Amino acid sequence: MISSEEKEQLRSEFLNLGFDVVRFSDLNPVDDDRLREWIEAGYHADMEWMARSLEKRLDPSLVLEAACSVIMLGVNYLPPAGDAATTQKGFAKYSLYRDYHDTVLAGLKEAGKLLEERFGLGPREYRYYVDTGPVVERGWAAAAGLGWQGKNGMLISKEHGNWLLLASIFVPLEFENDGPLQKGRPDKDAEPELGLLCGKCTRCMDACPTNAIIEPGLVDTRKCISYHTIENKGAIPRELRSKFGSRVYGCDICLDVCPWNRFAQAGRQELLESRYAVAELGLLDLLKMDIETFREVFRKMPVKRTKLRGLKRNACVAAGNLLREEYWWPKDGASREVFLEDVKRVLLELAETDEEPLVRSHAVWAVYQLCGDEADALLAKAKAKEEDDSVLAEYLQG
Ligand code: B12
Ligand code: SF4
Ligand code: SF4
Repeated sequence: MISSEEKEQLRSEFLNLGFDVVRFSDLNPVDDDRLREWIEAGYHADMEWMARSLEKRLDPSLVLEAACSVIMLGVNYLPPAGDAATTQKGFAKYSLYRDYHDTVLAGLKEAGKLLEERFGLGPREYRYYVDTGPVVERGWAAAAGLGWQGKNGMLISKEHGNWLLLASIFVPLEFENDGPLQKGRPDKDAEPELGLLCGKCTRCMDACPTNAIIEPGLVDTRKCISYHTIENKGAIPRELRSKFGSRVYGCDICLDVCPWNRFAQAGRQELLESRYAVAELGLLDLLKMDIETFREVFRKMPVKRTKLRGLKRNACVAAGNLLREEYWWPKDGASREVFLEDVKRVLLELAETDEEPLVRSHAVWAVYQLCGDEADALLAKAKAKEEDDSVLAEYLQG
């Protein structure tokens, strides 16, 4: 067993590396049936990698045979008040930073070096991950007492609200458990409890526009805006599109409404890097974006994951929703009429000329939403040129 002095020394050094929370847990699996049931029910949509790595997720010894503890780390990514990132409605907050998989990884590498120096570990004797490995990060974070898993599924911290990114280091070292949270304070002998400090609140479940939180803590990915705007490579299901509002990358709705955020302070951002260009983008910028601009603006950013076609697909959905309550006002302050006319013109261009059927079909959908009875006439030229069946199907449904 590592002495408590050495453990506290390590904790404070990891905090100095830029992590905001550092806690330790042993590796007795808890409540792991829910993950298996989630996969069996198909709630993981087409994220087959989740199913393929299920056994590893359930049993850390398949990841690192000699592992006996996990060090769970949290990075606060709440932007400072007044930051451009706080007014960007289309993009999830985490996506306004340079890809955290890279920047937090830099901190993990430093943490690894410390483990090697301090405990004589070789580089292959421990494993670290930040969303990149077969690890149930929220489960272990709850077991280590970083917070509790809320009804929105998020690991919620009393100090940092919903705004922690999580990372883990599996080590063949025996650290004393910090223990999961209990109502009062951490308790080494307790088990993590879903919704521990949620009480009767159900704000996140009520606020989810697609009713994706099917029971407390459990998200049906097939309905989740975050999944569709980030991971889904195909068409956005038609029945969900009108519920997406102006969200073009990720979704923070069930995080934003959580009352526990009121205690959160902005993060130190030592393991993060803001990119204001994205925070200031407007809907027309996205609809009109060319590949060079996409590469330049989203270089090293999470958003590059969707590729230009995915981002334009999402922007078409947001454009189709402009007439509903949450439309996206043009950033240059043009009148609502002028803005809408500009959007319609760009959508018609996309429907006629974009090289991606995925973009054309979603542009067609958006024109039908915005132009009502006039849509058929406006789209006649684009339709006459169309040869792709998936896009023609969109015209048929109108
Ligand atoms: C797949 C995935 C998604 C999917 C599915 C989301 C979901 N709810 O499962 C999609 C694409 C939709 C998604 C969306 C988002 N994600 Co995501 N995602 C993941 C990923 C890769 C796996 C999550 C998973 O296993 N889900 C399956 C469910 C059943 O498992 P679970 O949520 O962990 O909950 C179960 C277990 O914890 C288990 N359990 C309970 N107690 C214990 C104890 C122990 C010891 C164990 C082992 C298990 C266990 O029971 C729980 C309930 O079933 C993780 C990274 C990782 N490797 O863990 C990031 C992760 C969960 N995502 C993250 C983020 C930030 C998001 C978004 C906010 C992004 C955005 N703004 O759009 C949204 C939030 C949506 C939401 N309400 O959950 C963060 C969450 C940080 C936090 N503080 O909670 C993570 C941890 C990535 C990271 N490293 O920071 N995500
Ligand atoms: S991320 Fe958005 S769509 Fe997904 S569960 Fe939360 S509120 Fe619902
Ligand atoms: S909004 Fe309410 S129910 Fe949902 S996670 Fe936060 S405290 Fe829990």
